[in-house]
Amino acid sequence: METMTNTLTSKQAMDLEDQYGAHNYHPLPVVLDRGEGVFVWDLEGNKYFDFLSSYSAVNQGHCHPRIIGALTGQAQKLTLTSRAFYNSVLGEFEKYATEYFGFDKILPMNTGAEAVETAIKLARKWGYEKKGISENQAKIIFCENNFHGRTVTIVSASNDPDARNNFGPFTPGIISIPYNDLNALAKELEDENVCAFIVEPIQGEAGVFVPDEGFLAKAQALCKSKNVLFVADEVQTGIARTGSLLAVCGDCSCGKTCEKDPKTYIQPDVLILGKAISGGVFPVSAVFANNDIMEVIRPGEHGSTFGGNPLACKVALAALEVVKDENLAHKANELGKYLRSQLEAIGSPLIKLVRGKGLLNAIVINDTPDSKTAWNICLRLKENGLLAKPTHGNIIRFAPPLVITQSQIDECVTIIGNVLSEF
Ligand code: IF1
Repeated sequence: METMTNTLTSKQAMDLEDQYGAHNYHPLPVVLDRGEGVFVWDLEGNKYFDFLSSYSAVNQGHCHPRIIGALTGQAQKLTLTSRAFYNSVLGEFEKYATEYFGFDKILPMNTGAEAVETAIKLARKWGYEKKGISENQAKIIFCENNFHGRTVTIVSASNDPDARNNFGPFTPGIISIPYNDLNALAKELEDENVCAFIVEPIQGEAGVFVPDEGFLAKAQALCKSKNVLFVADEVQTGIARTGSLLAVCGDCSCGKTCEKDPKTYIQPDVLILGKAISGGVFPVSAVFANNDIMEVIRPGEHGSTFGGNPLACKVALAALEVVKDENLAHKANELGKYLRSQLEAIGSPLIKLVRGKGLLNAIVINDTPDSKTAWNICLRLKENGLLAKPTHGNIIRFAPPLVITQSQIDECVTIIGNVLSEF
């Protein structure tokens, strides 16, 4: 069968996906063909600011030369060995990454959901073997309106009907509490079968909900007092996106966790990363923990074909170096404040609320959640050279790559203001 030459039109590409691909998404009608830094181009050569960054996987910008260089170099040498054998890159990556985030050990996987599943298995096994919970009685506390991935166990912890409907029966041992609710957490922690509390430091998919100041620190203290693991899902909020290396770092100035600024840094017992750990170049995810927790996993009890492959490790090494060398956490912190102030300065009656942290932001549109306004605004933004997508009805997420400049933010805010004035 002849391969598609690139004379494809956007319409042809969309028709192909419609005919031959499962309909598990409803994308904005744009067909991306090339990316560089904060920009992407469609098949007709139209240029766009990417204000989604592949849901914070492309924090370092599209096709960052250093990360692509690491990919192409390693790809011509050795891509995959399986873990049946050692490989020459994994140990180097494991050392670099554990020192980078301040943990004894890392368990490398591929997707965010796999890393969340890994954390669930790790927490349960720790619960039985270290906390002494009776067999098959372990429970894990999640927050309502979470997003941790799309596997059956993870959606068992979701209260989103679209995520759960007709995917049962669901995994038992799951407790749900309202987000940002310490009293509810304290109450559920009275159950001695609870082994972990898994939480997003900021709820991205729910519409960029930033919890009250102190919520995470107090939640961690409550967990500690009840010998329950505090598990931070930073798949979306991690890797400098929210203005510090991790969202649980708080506002420490250095943007790193290695200094472990006791005033602001909340070290989770288990840290889950994905997405931008590889700069959006290759699927890489990971679970970090110290020895007393990670040692409960023994040979043959967990893993995956591609987990820790040399290509993934080389790419992730470069992606993490770029975050530090280009001081992306500090940039996200400064530019995030600037972006929110500029969005508020538009003064559009359509913007009910601007919220976020670092360069993970959202505007709440002044219309009902089931209205098409947010979607129609995103269609017009596309026609004006900016790509964004609504999350949950009337909320539009604005999350550009962290390499964006202030003047590019000015250009984008002008586009946003002009489009909003049309509605
Ligand atoms: C899609 C949402 C965001 C995540 C957190 C784990 C995962 C994700 C905090 C799973 C993934 C992605 C999935 C992606 C869209 C995007 C998303 F809209 F789905 F909810 F970011 F908010 N923990 N989030 O945000 O990681 O298995 O996807 O690698 O289209 O499903 P994954």
